[in-house]
Amino acid sequence: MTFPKEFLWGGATAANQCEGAYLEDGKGLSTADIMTAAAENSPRKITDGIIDGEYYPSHRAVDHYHRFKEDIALFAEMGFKTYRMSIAWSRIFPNGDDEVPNEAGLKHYDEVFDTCLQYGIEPIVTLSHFETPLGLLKYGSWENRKVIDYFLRYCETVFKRYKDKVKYWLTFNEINVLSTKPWMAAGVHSDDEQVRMTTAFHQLLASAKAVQMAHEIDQANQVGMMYNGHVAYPASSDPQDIQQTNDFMHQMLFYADIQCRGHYPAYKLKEFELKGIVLPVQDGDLEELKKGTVDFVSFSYYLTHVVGKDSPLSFTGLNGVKTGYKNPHLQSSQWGWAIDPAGLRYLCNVLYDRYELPLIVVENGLGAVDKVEEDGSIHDSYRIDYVRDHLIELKKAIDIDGIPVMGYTMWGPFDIISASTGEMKKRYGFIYVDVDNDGNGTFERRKKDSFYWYKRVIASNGEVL
Ligand code: BGP
Repeated sequence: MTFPKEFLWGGATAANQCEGAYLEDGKGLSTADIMTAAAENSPRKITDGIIDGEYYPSHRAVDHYHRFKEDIALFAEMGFKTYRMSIAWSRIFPNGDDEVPNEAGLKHYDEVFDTCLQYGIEPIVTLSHFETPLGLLKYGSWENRKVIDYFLRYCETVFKRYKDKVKYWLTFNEINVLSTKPWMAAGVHSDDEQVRMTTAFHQLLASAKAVQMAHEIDQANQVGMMYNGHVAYPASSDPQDIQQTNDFMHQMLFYADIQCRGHYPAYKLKEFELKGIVLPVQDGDLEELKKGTVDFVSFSYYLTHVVGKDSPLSFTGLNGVKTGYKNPHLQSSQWGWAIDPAGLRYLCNVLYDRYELPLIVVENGLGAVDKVEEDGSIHDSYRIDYVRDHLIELKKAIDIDGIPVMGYTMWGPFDIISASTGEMKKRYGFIYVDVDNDGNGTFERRKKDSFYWYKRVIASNGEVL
């Protein structure tokens, strides 16, 4: 038996990509609510407020806010052991800096967790998944140290409220996205390295304080960091290509280094010194980072990159990283993401060698266009192949490399809005949702072939893939 008996099989979502109800029950606007859907192959537009006539995918999304009971019942039917989801901070503190939390928002998540627990589904909760209350922009969002206190007020509120319901927490979704898409990660627009690193410092400090707070409020709490699983291969055996690859991995991994080891790595401090970047460190901050290391490492994994000296690397493109190379050994998804199951095992090794903490894959999957047949069925064998091939490699990480892996939550168990494009047609789900790119549809849920396949996988605890 490869997967441990208590392996956490499940799926993962983010509030702004599925809930909708963007102003309901007292919710305030978040940074995600002012992003339009992208035009073909271009990034999403960030508007400065609500503009009539534009389409904002998060506003209705796939209506999970009203349909969570139906969705969770479908998870239970697949045999889910866990549901990774995020709390929309602006449901709890509508403006971010409110003195008192919004009871209706708190009550909503009580109901969501109760529904999960009723089916024996363990919630894994991301505190901040690509959205910050819009009200905090007046302070400069995460660039301002003040926001740490507002975040901790929110953390304290939810840690206390859900003490008996939630024990797995993730602080910031894909914290390293701060280097590639700072708006999504932190509500900050700047390309300026000093601004980004100040912002990163504030989130890292907030994460460290949140970890300690979670442990103080309940010793049973386990808190993880969340890494956007970028992996890079050198374009050739040329030592310069190898060096560039190492540099790239440093840029991506330094956040995890701090969250797992409790201090800034030497390579980063040297880089700051050479570039003249100064961190806004106050007395006691470095001790906080040390005391607030995480209990486990969670990560998303979709694709790998090729890096080398002949083509510049830029932090643009739909997944936030663009290199001029294409891996000749790999096929790509319809969105150009290189499909690389073996890279998942490789990444597990990189992370475990570095941190020696339990791992959990909290996002993985294939974004693809699905076709609904006349009889309503959806034959998504391509998605089954993708997930199966990745699980085969995950098994090797456990069986051959001896890595402790706590669980696997595929991305978007029901179709949700794409984070990078805001589109609906980029679907990951095992459950189809009848909505199109413009938000039209019945919102009805349908089981795809992958639904039945995953159900068998979970029932056999991953023995039958
Ligand atoms: C990750 C994010 C998710 C998610 C996923 C798939 O980076 O944490 O929020 O959306 O990527 O990306 P996309 O939706 O752009 O296909």
